[in-house]
Amino acid sequence: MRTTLTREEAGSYRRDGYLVVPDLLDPDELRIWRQAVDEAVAEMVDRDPSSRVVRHNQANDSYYSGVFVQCVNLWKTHESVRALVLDERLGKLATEVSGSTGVRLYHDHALTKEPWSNPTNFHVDNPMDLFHSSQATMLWIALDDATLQNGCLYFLPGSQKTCRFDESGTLGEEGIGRLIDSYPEWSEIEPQPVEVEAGSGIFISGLVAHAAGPNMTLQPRRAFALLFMPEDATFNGKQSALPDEVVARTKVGDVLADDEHLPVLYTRTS
Ligand SMILES: O=C(O)CCC(=O)C(=O)O
Ligand SMILES: [Fe+2]
Repeated sequence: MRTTLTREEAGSYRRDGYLVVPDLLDPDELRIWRQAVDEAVAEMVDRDPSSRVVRHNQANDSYYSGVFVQCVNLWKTHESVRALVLDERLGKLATEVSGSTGVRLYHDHALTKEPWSNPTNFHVDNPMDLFHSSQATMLWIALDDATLQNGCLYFLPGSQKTCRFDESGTLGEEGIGRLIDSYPEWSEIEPQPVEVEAGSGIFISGLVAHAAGPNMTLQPRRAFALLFMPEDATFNGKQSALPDEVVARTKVGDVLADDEHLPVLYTRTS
């Protein structure tokens, strides 16, 4: 596993709002991640088919349900995924790239674009989350090659610099570019497709606009993502990916320090 980033890579993340880490996983690690995630997804869908779509409250939107199969918090339901996700080395990379003093795992999710999946509309992640921070980051790991044909990601480089916390766009039937209505200045930014090989990772700022194409192949495009929050993040009142009882005992403005549901993955020591 790649465990360090160069100064140039960190600078490129700050400039563009995303960073490709080629060969994050070596071939043996990739095999282990694929097996663990496949098993965990199959188990979760088997237990509760509605567990596939839980984010953004768009479960009843038929367009959205055709974007990808999404399973959240597999680290809580599958031992092997838990061991892979709760890895200090991933936390250290996320800390370095985001410029925070340390990170907690906010949640994980598997994202499988089945054949004929709809595009993932342009959106930004962090405005939807239960904390707001320019240090929010996600590590999106390609479990299959992500190509122009099967739904690789696209970015609006630099959009994180002018993103606001009040507007995220939606993944529903409003259309792939609806987000641009809220950020007219982004209509000048050329969307950048990012094809990556399986085993590569992409760090994605919680404030950078991103999307993905449809899957026009007969094989699934599998990805697994870890979302990180800075260790000093505070609750903004939104409900998302945390059990109701945790939300009920947390006040707006509280530091989100629930070690059971939001485990610390890394803290800088100097
Ligand atoms: O994998 C995709 O199609 C998009 C993933 C994404 O936008 C996310 O996980 O926030
Ligand atoms: Fe996203």
